[in-house]
Amino acid sequence: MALTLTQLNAASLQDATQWLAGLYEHSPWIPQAALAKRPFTSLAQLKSAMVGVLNAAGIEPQRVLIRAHPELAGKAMVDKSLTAESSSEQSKAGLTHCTPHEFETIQQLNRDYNARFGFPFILAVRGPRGTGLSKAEIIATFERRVQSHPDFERQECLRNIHRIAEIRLNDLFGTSPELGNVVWDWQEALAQHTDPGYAELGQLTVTYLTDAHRACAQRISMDMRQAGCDTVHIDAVGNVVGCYKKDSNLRISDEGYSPILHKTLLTGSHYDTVRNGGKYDGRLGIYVPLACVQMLAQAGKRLPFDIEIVAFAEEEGQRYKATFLGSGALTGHFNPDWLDQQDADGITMRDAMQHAGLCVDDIPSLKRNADDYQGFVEVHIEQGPVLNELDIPLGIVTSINAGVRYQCEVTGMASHAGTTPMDRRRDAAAAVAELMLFVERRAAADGDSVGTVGMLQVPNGSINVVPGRCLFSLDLRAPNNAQRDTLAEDVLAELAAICTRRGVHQSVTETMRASAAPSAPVWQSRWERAVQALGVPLHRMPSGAGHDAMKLHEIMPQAMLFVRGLNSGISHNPLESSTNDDMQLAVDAFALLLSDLAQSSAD
Ligand code: HGY
Ligand code: MN
Ligand code: MN
Repeated sequence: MALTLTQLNAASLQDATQWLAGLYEHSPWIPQAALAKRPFTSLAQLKSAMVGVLNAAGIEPQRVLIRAHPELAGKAMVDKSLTAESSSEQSKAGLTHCTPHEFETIQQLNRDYNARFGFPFILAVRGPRGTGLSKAEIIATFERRVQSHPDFERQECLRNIHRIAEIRLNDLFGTSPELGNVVWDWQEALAQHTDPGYAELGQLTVTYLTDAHRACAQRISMDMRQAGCDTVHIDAVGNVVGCYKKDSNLRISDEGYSPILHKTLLTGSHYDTVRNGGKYDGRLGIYVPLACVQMLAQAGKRLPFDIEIVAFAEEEGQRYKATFLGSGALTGHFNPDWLDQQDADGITMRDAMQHAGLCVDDIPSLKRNADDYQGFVEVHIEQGPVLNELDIPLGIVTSINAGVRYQCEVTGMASHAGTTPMDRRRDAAAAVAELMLFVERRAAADGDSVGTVGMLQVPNGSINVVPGRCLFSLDLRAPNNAQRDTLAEDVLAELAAICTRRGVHQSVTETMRASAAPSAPVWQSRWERAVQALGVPLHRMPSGAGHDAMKLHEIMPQAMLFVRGLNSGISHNPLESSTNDDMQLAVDAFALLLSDLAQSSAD
């Protein structure tokens, strides 16, 4: 019989502890201490209380808890002394049916891991979707984490223990993150489409207007229609636009105009990816609002405003140097010069658009009239370690950092690697290497700036030739425009000084400049009210990553909600991951923001 929060809040401490005793392996003291914070208004609040108890317990009790866990496919499984929960979890993951090679591999990993860390490897084998990792995924994670730093592994084991407890809690309360599963599965299906050359490697790369990109547009269109959007279309730059109309019986006020809160709510994010990227960057911000539309449509409910979800076609600027192309088309910032840009295969953007059946002439008409909108909200994975390390599922974005990007080239003199004395070289790559170390030092000196040389190439280089040319990129970011600009000035001045000293030449082309985008206070507080109503701790934070919201920021108020990433929140990497439960919380927060808006429009 499933437990309810009402029962848990009303029960004696002894009964309540007994009911929750199986959440943390052999450690009822954790839920027992958390129960002191009753009454709980949500499972999220109970989970957060148990996280707090364990974090406050200190390192030694944490180590004891970790050691209270069985090894994977270990002795306890073999001699059948696992707890009921662990036995079910390990068998669902297929660990009770390993091949001899798999079994031996895991035993060796258990020995290595124990020898290195002094406690067993802990992994929530039911995984981020809750349905179970494959043995191959388990072994790959084991092999990756056995290389980690001891401190990181203790924390990572605790995070996995909290995830195990979360899944056990869902089972105990008979709840399941239904819409979190829907969002998770939508993204999984979308990730099947990837550019040629990457598909064979099992990597996700979807760059602007490739066949995979257009297949994504079709799939997103289908998802939007099936979820209940009244209109869905692909616009002239490849954005997929779905609209869930407002209540058509809505009374317009006597003055005949719609108060601000009856204007359209704009939301969405991008569906292109970086090369070998993750499944959730951008896409989560398309599918979380779509799950809310699905919920409204299935309930036959309409709000007093339209919800317009845009799946932006191009944010990452991978195939062409045209970052925020999709959202820029909506703000009137599509740069026609981009059309003549060529990709690595010499295909112009114009040709790619025509091949995709897009009508270039219609692009100017995509510009939105900001007066037609209440504002823009975007849900996005954090793409960083903060929420993961704080064990907090959602974050409130206070501002998006300013950024500037350059494509650069240093030219020196190619010469014989064997006969050119070290003091007679004009080595283009050595000059760039010197600059890279300056960028690292200079950005670190600010404390909250970042500087990256993400692309570095000696075109047609040879092992025995001193590099005559070196191409590289610069990505410089800071919390505000002034700090960004000072950083950029210093880096470019150092580049010039290095080139003068080394007798080489440089050329620098700015390819992107985005201003810092502080969240609109009224919208940030809407996210805050939603997160607090869920019983999730409130954590405000800046965004180090750029997002479409910073483009919409130029014409309307905006605010973002972050969702925790697993694996230290890594992103722009196939290890990018997020759980069905966290996605459910994001859907719940979005739904609360919608009802908050609907309520205030009725006031
Ligand atoms: O680079 C960024 O910040 C974003 O992921 N495009
Ligand atoms: Mn990205
Ligand atoms: Mn993104």
